[in-house]
Amino acid sequence: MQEIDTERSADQKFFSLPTLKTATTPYQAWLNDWRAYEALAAKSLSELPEWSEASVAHIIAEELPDDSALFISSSRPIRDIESFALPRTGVATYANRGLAGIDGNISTAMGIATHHQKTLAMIGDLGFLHDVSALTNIENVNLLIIVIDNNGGGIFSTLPQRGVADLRKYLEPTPS
Ligand SMILES: Cc1ncc(C[n+]2csc(CCOP(=O)(O)OP(=O)(O)O)c2C)c(N)n1
Repeated sequence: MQEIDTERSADQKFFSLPTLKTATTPYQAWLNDWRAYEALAAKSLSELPEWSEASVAHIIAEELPDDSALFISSSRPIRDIESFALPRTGVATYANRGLAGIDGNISTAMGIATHHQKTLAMIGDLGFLHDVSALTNIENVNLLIIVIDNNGGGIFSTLPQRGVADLRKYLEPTPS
């Protein structure tokens, strides 16, 4: 089984699925814990800084009208939605994933928008630039693109290599 621990901080690693002992689990205690943690999470979400990547994700997810579509790019936007959006229904959610997660994001969003009345795309700044030429193909669709400007490739400042000297040098355009 694949080992994934990007922060290299796990105390214990498991390489097979644990056996579920549902019959002996004290269900009510587990449920109480769940509710307590849910309340804690809700409190944190209600105290997000007014203007931040986290609050943008939270507000987008909350304010989207029912029957709209949401396209979310890699890598921070999808993580921000996962972390800071509250569960809801009524929105068709899409994302690309795989080896080339940041290419074709505008194109994907435009394709999705052809099948929905209203589509919002939340795209990282690098991902947006990567596919900016797609805007020349814009069709008559109702698509709002929100570009998250975190100095390009902000995800890399949250991964283990964030401490590497000159990291930003390789993310920023070379002056001509
Ligand atoms: C075509 C392609 N090239 C490179 C990558 C590696 N990659 C993953 S996330 C990322 C940075 C994305 O930057 P940005 O769009 O600014 O979003 P954020 O850093 O906020 O997640 C890169 C280059 C990829 N997934 N796909």
